[in-house]
Amino acid sequence: MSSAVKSVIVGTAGHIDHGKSALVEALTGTHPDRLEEEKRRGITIDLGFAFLEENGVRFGFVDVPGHERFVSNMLAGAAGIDLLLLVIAADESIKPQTREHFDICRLLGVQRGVVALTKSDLVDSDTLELVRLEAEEYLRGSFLQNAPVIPVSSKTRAGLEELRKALHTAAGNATVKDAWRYFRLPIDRAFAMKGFGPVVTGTLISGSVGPGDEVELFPTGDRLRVRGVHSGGKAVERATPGQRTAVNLAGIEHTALKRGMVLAAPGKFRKTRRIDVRLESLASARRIRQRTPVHFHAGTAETIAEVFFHGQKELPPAGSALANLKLRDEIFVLPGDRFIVRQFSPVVTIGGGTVLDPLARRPMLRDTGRIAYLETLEGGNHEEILSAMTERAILGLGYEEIIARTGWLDREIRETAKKLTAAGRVKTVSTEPLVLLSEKIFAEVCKRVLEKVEKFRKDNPLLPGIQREDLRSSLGKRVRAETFRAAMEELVTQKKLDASGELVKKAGSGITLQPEEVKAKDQIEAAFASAGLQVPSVKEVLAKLAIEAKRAERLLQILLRDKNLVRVSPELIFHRDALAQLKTRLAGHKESKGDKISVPTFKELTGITRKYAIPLLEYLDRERVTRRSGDDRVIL
Ligand SMILES: Nc1nc2c(ncn2[C@@H]2O[C@H](COP(=O)(O)OP(=O)(O)OP(=O)(O)O)[C@@H](O)[C@H]2O)c(=O)[nH]1
Ligand SMILES: [Mg+2]
Repeated sequence: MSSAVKSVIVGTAGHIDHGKSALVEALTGTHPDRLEEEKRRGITIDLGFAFLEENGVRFGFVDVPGHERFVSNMLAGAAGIDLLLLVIAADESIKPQTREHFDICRLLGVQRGVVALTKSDLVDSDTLELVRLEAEEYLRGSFLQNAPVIPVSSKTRAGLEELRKALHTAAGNATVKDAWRYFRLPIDRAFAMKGFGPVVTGTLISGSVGPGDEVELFPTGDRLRVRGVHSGGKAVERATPGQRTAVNLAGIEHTALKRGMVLAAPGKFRKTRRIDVRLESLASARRIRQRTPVHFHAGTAETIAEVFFHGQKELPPAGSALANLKLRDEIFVLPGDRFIVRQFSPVVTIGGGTVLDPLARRPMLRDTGRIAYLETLEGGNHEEILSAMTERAILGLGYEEIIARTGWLDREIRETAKKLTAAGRVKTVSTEPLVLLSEKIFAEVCKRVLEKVEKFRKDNPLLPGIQREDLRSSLGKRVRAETFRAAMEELVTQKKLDASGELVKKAGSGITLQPEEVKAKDQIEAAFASAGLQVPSVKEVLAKLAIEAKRAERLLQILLRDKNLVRVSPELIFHRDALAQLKTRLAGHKESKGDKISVPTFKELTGITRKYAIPLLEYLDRERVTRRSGDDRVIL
């Protein structure tokens, strides 16, 4: 740990009127209630914030309402907390929202905290001891089992010093959120500030943000520019995780921004309406049945979800299940994100859990591997997870999809892919961009390529091979370009295919001609060879053969491809020997008569008509044997 200040978010929790806001004020000097209605009614309605920086720790306090009607506001604040400040009034002890708030923090995975027995000035020492015992009893077996339980009074300030020390100790042990991961800020407030424009606030849960950054707004997908960032009440160059953060944005109206949206690193992530999760139910919950609608809360977002259990029909109290949640609204979550579910009516917290697959599919009965897959996502290491993910991606798994599905950094992705490739579990079909395919699917593609090449050869015995593009499209859309290229490379390396240029054929395979075809081919060649420059028409030659036109045409193609015959113009074909002789003759002419030659002289020299002479000369120009110069040619 560097000497830099450590940022820690402290969240209050506890029943209404137990003194949460008063305690925050006693600790920080700031009363967190900010709404007119809150002041009038003397209760907290929405989240309040306060700061305290001392002894190398920057505490950001998130004060929540205790009223049962405002639990959804409480949830938006509880999502990013590092330390729980559980408030229990000494004169009332544990009450319903003490339990509900504590359940929520447990389900959200909060790891540490401190218990304050508030209003200690209102009770005698026996009562105080009794409440302490009740609290300890209640917290047994939970993450607060060994947490300090400190009687305090915001009125007399008794115990505040001890509480402050306990908060420092807990802060020292708190794990710092990931500054090096992708930027994510769930928005809990949005407003306009005179002269600045739209501002959103939230607890920075990952990455960092500073002026000039481009960010993406979820779920809308808007790309926005950060004009300024405030943290702990002052402008900062970069806000880091564990800080209450205010971001001044450009390019949007503040009315388009609201709680539940998320600011994140641009171009990395996808919104979703279906997630696969580990769902846990509270002991106090009713049995949750298949397709039950519930209130769903993740980060600061809130929507409605329909629960579908994988591999079981219902979830008993204090149970655990793998489930698919179909969400009414689009949200942005990543694996490992916690969420809370609340019953429809009466609205009480019934459970929560962890996101496993943020981009889940609709559950399908025939998808029998789903449960094992989710268990791997839940408990596997990077290699196991990426390998399982690749196996389920029939088309191959691209770099961008890996990020959207995991939130992993470039280094993590590449290292994991490398290990899996080396172990032969995954085929890297392309490194830039990275595309992975399971070894099994890759082997299948290679096999299909060989089969297609073989079939083409059977169907087209006279063609030297299949065009690369035709081969690719014959495999269908399910084989992406990168996969096809890698398969070709692999098969050529294994000497199973020849793929020079655009033609692909079985390695070492030539064209096998039938006896009558061999004869016909020879006849075609002989017809042109014997004609010299007085060539016959192609039609004439082919018509004389004993085989049908289509096959004859292919034989001609073979002769042209092998360059025994040369096509000089669409209608004119010469034998290569005739052309070679012509070139020799021109060279002789140049030697004896100089390098100029006129069209009449050329006709005389070759004995051919003007009809043939002109295309032939143009061919020689293209071949750079001659060059046109006015009406004449220069022999080069
Ligand atoms: N005597 C005494 N009164 C206190 C103490 N702490 C809070 N109070 C009083 O208790 C009442 C409720 O305090 P708040 O801090 O608003 O309680 P809260 O937990 O924030 O309430 P909600 O936010 O509405 O859930 C107020 O009238 C406070 O003045 C204390 O330590 N001693
Ligand atoms: Mg309050």
